[in-house]
Amino acid sequence: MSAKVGIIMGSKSDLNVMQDSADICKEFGVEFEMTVVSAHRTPERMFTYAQDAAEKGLKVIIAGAGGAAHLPGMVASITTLPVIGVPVKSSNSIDGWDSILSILQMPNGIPVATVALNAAKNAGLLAVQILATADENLAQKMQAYKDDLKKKVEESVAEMEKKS
Ligand code: C2R
Repeated sequence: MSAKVGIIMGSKSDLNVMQDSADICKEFGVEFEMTVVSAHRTPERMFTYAQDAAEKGLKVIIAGAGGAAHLPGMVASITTLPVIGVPVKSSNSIDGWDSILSILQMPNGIPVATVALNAAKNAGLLAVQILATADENLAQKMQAYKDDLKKKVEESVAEMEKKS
């Protein structure tokens, strides 16, 4: 099976955050690949990765980067695949706002679906939901995941109300 989700990040130092996207793919049994691609430091590699992504079978790309985070937007400018951007609060970030705004504030025409700061888990879930639009089995797994979230809240409500 070829990878359906491409998880890329600007630096190896983003891995502690971006691993959450990979863990969600594993949990849902979705094939993924994960690597480092930087628009700033490896522009040719970034271009080739984005240009080849659809042809090699990827359906969605998750791109995480910190600081002046141009990777998600630049990849989105090259591929027709949906790109989910993960702002990373890295060592060179000013509170993460630099990364959030540089991923979020894309010009009309080149969207990047931006999740919350360090929210690689939600990026993984969004990627699975995109794939689930064409995969009934995956859609059912997503429904079960949501049912489980609801059950956990209901249990915590029951627990809290019992104590109060
Ligand atoms: P180092 O820890 O390697 O110095 O990287 C990375 O995503 C990382 O969060 C610090 C931060 O620089 C970011 N970086 C980008 C890009 N390439 C690397 N934002 C890019 O192309 O957008």
